[in-house]
Amino acid sequence: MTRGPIILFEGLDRTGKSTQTESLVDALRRVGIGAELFRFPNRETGLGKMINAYLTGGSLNDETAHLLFSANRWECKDALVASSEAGNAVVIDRYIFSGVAYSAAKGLEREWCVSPDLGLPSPDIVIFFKFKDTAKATERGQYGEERYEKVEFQKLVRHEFEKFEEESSGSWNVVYVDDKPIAEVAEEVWQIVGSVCEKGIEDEIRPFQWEFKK
Ligand code: NYM
Ligand code: MG
Repeated sequence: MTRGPIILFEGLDRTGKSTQTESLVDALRRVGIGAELFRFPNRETGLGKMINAYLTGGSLNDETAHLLFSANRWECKDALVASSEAGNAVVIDRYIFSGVAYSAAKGLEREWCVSPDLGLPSPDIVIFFKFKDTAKATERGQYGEERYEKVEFQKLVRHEFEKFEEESSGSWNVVYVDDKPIAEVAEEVWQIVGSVCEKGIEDEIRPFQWEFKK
């Protein structure tokens, strides 16, 4: 059975993930390829509302917040699997790596952080949006008021994402977004995912696992 690919976009706040994931889904549908967008956190569910309250000023200890973000992915698992198996390209805006990167940046252990997410549907393709020039992040960083949207904290998160990038041994697709027009980034994304979305994937969905380098 051919299924749709699971395509994950990761990166810091303000790198354009939401714009690009939405535009990719539109572009796929325009050429007649079924596509569905999943965003994490999904703020619509009961747990998502708790997460939203936390991000906008509520207080929880770090471990509890972490487990809520993970549970928010698990509660969407069946829908995500069903969508891929129905043949849709499943486009995800943040997922497991955001979960670990933001919590590890607060000082939680990476191995502990990843454990509740082990076994979730694994992405087939990971696209990592980043700035080549770190100063750009600061320039662009007209951050909002939410928790984590601070330059100093974003640097720590970037470092955590880069550990994953390195451990992926070249399997992550890095897209530099510094000063690039939206259409140019969209074109780079299309080069990475276009043909896979047309052909689909033969292999079954793999349960997520990760090998850390010490
Ligand atoms: N975030 C997101 C986490 O801390 N853990 C997670 O597991 C996920 C999925 O939520 N600053 C953080 C990163 C963001 C914040 O996400 C809200 P967005 O994409 O800005 O709505
Ligand atoms: Mg944000």
